[in-house]
Amino acid sequence: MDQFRLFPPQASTSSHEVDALFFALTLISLFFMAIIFLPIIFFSVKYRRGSSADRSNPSSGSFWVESGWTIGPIFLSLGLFAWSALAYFRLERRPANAIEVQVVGKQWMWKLQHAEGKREINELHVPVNSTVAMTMTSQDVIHSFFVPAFRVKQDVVPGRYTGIWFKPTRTGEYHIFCAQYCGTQHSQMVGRVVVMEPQAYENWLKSGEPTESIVLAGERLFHDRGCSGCHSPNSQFHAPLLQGLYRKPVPLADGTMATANDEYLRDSILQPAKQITAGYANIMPSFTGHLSEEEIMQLIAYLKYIGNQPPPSQ
Ligand code: HEC
Ligand SMILES: [Cu+2]
Repeated sequence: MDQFRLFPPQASTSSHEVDALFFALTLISLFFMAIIFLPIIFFSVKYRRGSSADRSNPSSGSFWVESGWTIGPIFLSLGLFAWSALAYFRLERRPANAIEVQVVGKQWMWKLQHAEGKREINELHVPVNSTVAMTMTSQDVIHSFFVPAFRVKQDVVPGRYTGIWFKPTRTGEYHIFCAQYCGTQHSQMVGRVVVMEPQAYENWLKSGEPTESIVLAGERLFHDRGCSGCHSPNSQFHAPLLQGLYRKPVPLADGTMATANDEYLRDSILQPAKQITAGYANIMPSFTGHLSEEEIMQLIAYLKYIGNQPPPSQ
C-alpha cells in the first residue's frame, strides 16, 4: 500500500469513470497544446529576423478555418460537459439500500460509526462489492474525506451534513486522507479503508464488545434527553408526533413549507426557533451544546427510523 505510484489503484466502481474523464481531458489538452505551440515554434523559426522565407501575399483569414476552430471546440466542450455532468449526477445521487456509516471529523482524526453501532477511529472496514454511503459532519473546522483509490472526495463541514458513497471492487487496504488544510496536524489526519470479503466483514462486525445500534442509541437519547416527554401522544405539551415525518413536507408557521430531511431534523434539534411547525408554539428548547455530533446523528437516525413508519392516525 505504501510503494510510490503515479496513480492510486482503481478500487471502486467510480474509479474507471473518473479516470477515463481525467485522461480524456489530459489528452485533449495535450492535443490543443500541440496544435498551438508546434506552429508557434515552427513559424518563429521560419520567419525569424533575417531568414529568407517568402513574405509576399500574407494570408488574411479564412472562413473555413475560423468556423472550424470555433464550432469544433464548442461541440467538444459541450460533449465534455455532458459526460462530466452525467458522472457528477451519478456520484451525487446517494443509492438506496447502502451500508450506512456516520463520520465525524475533528482535529485531527476521523471518528466513524456503523449502523450496527461499531465504532472506529481512522479506520473503516467495509465489505467488497457492496455500496457504502457515508453521512459526514465536523465538530470543529472544515475537513475533507478523501479516498484516492475510490476517487471520492467530499468536504466535511461543521453545522451541516454532506455525504459520499462508493462501491469497492477489490479487497485490500486503501488510504484515507484529509484533503482540507485543517490545522497544524492536518497531515497526520490519515487513516485506511479495509475492504474485506463479505464473510470476514460479518465476523469483524460481530467481534469485540457487543454494541448498541445507532437507532437504539438514538431511541435511548430520545428518552434520556426528554424529547419523549413532549413528543409523545400522552404528553402534557402540545408538540408534533414525529412518526411518519421523514422526507415529508412540513407546513411552517410563517406559511412556507419545509421538507423533513436530515438537515431539517438537525436544525429542529439545534435551532428549534428557526423553523416553527405550523400550529405549534415555540416552546422547544435548543439542544445546542448539550449533544455531541455523534449523539445528534444517533437521534436523527432514530427520527428517520420512526419517521419512516406510518404516521399516527389523528
Ligand atoms: C418542551 C417540549 C419539547 C422538547 C423537550 C422537545 N421538543 Fe421537539 N418540538 C416541540 C414543539 C412544540 C415543536 C413544534 C414547534 C417547533 O417547530 O419548534 C417541536 C418540533 C420538533 C421537530 C420538528 C417536527 C415537525 O413536525 O416539523 C423535531 C424533529 C423535534 N422537535 C425533535 C425533538 C428532539 C429530537 C428533542 C430532544 C432532543 C425534542 N424535540 C425535544 C417541543 C419539544
Ligand atoms: Cu482535517
